[in-house]
Amino acid sequence: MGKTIIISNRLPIQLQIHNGGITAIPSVGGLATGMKSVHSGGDSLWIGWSGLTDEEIPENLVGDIDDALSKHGSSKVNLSQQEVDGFYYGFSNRTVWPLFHYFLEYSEFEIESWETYKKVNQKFADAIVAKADDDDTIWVHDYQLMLVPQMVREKLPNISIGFFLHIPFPSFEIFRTLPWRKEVLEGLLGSDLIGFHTYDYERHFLSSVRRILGLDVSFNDIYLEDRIIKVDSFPMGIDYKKFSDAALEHQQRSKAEQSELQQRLNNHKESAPDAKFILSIDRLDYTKGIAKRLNAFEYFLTKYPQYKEKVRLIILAVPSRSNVPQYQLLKREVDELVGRINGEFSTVSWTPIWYFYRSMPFENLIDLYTSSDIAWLTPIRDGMNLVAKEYVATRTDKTGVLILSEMAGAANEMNESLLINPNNFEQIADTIHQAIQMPKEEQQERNDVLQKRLERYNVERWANDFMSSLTDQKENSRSYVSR
Ligand code: GDG
Repeated sequence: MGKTIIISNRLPIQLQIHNGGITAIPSVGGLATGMKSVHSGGDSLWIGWSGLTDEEIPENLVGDIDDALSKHGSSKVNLSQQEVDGFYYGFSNRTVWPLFHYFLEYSEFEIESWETYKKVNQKFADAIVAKADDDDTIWVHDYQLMLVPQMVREKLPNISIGFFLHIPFPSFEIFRTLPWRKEVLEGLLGSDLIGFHTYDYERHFLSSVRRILGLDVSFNDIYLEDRIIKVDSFPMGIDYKKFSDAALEHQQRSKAEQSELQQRLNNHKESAPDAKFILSIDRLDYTKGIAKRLNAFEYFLTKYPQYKEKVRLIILAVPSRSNVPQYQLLKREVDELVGRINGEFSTVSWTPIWYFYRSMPFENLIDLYTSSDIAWLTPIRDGMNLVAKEYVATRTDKTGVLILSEMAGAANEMNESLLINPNNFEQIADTIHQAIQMPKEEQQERNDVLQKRLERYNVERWANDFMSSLTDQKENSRSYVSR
């Protein structure tokens, strides 16, 4: 059994240059946590971009950076600013991201950024080939690296390769509009196992393989020359214990130990005990439906005026890809909507929306989750949506209502939440009303089922299921060849 090589666009490490030295801080994001059981020191390696372009790395620190990364079992792929622009901000985020989320009108089909995408994918593949042996297992992550599996397969035909897509895979009618649809599918088919969050994405992918490449597909196996490629769904979970423990610890804090945000939230609750907090947390991304949510909130206040001065919407919008024009436009739209709605409805003692445009420390995230009576997460399209799962995990007394979009992958596993269509304002307004009125016992019954499921299918289980399925698949494929 060889080593495991994980590969993603960004390494799970933050590099910081200061005082002429370098520090490498491991990130604590969901993917990094989930991979802990797979990426366990000596027998594994994580390859990715460090987040610093070639131009940003001082020459005298190159060796130090490599040493710092290797202490964390990581190795970097070097990218110039021009490569990051074409590959990441270009093809990944102006072509694939909008297209795969059904924002066809936002997708740009530019040959230059496609060329850079290919070139950078080749760099990642070369970095793997330089470190890999035939008996290693490679796990490639996400839409920035869809050509890597085939590029590695060309050099190492017998190696075991898995690919997981963190965003939706669109229907054939959408996917077929991509000028490089064939190349992207062929790139992915270098894998032995291709994983998606949901059965629907899996089905869409298989239909594109059948119709664009005309390959033989039987159930969820694709037959390609002398290989069988398996396609399956692996809904990603969260680090359940981390969130539930943080919430428990949070409850036990004395007033003096609480954050300023928590104290403010508590003061508001004390001064208006029947007031409700509704929470909305997302990256500021057009797929997350933040502008639509604000319009729906305005509609709700108009339809149910009895909740004026009683309900407060807390929006945390985390800055993201702010040099892509659509994201700049969206920022302006959200700023204006918040201003307009607050201007229209505020009273001397009440502001309907609290709006934070920033990333908050983990501790404040827990403050928000645990203080909110309702989480309102209504993306227009979302691969999974981990925030929905994290909110439920922090509800230690099992109260709290989750209102979730049907268009989020998470909706498949969270039937006990209140599922809505993000375009149906009438339904949304009625559902917020229902959530506010929901008896405590009903909230607890729903959350009890959800929590048990989330605890069982946590992120570690997700990573282990994927890896063992990849091992099995490689065995099946080998016995198919030797038949
Ligand atoms: C992609 C897919 C899929 C958010 N704000 C803060 C903060 N967060 C953390 C949350 C959560 C994560 O960021 C966001 O995860 P999501 O799943 O909601 O969304 P994407 O970033 O779009 O992720 C998505 C995911 O990949 C996994 O496959 O679910 O569909 O789009 O973990 O907690 N964390 C901190 N401060 C914040 O202000 N510390």
